[in-house]
Amino acid sequence: MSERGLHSRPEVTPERAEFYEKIDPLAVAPLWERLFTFMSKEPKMRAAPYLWRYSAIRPSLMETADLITAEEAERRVLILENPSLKGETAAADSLFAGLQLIMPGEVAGTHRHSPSALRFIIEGDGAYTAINGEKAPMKVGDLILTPSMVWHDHGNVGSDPVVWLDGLDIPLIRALGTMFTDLYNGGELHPEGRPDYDNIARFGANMRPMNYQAEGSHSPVFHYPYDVSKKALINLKKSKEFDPCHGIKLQYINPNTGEPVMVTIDCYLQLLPGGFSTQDYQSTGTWIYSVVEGTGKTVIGDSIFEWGPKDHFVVPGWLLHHHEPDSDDAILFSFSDKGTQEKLGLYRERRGNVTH
Ligand code: GTQ
Repeated sequence: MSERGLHSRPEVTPERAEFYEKIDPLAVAPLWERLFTFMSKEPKMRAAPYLWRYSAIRPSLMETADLITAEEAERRVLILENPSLKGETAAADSLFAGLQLIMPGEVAGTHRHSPSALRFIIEGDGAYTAINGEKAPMKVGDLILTPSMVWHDHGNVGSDPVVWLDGLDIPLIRALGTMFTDLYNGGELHPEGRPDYDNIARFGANMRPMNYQAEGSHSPVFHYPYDVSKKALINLKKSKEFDPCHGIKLQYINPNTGEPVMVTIDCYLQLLPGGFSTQDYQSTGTWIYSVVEGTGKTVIGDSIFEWGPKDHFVVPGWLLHHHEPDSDDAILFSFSDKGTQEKLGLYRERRGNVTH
């Protein structure tokens, strides 16, 4: 008697093989020949864990300044392309990451696109991102959002090269077939908008303008300065209440709703107290980390990744992982598709051996 087979392949008898060939021109195929290939008992991501060491990439990133202008490139970015997804313009199954360089005096012109994007500043001072013409001055460790279909450009009015991490939902938008892009007025620069820091004044002080009505589902704050976020973590450390799996991990939120900052990208800043090794954690979310301060290692499945400031690593979904900071505190930024999965009722996590 044959067995039920969600995860196993039924026998391919000569009679069946012949049948499969016969029906092929009809554009139909037997599901029982496929079920076991993708109906895995638990998630199996195509992306493997990976770490990009900043010191290894930085010289090449700086070389791009002589290779192509920001104008010609549109965005001068080295993609953090996961070797397990070679050629796919992706760091993980659902997320894109890249390092963008802008040189003193350069402008990366105004455009918009349906993918949502975040910028997390890695190196240099003097650049800005303008959202609808409102400039957000970029400081190392700041998080800046350019949500779906919002006009944005970048410029560098300082004297240093400036580098930031771009995080986008490109693989997801591609899979959904919802890609739209535009140049502002066919290639013009967006005119000056509201004054610098206007969005923080309106929405970033635990207050909002009276009778405010939300426009769109993303956060009305698009700039989360590092000094504010870091201070929260440092003050929280005094409580000595550390999550066994995450240390102290704060989510950046849309202050209007308490939801993740953007519909498809969820952002976090976390402090791992020196010497505090976290417990094993596993979630369906994919996590891309940018190390801000401190050194340590993260164990992901069978791989061990040692990290220091400005290194980036990806934890694909459903891989058991934990962090081991060295003796000093570490601060890690991360972004994830957790919020997307939660909206779809698909997010699951396992702490120790308890699944939620
Ligand atoms: O800065 O607008 O890394 O449109 C990829 C696509 C950055 C950007 C990326 C983009 C941008």
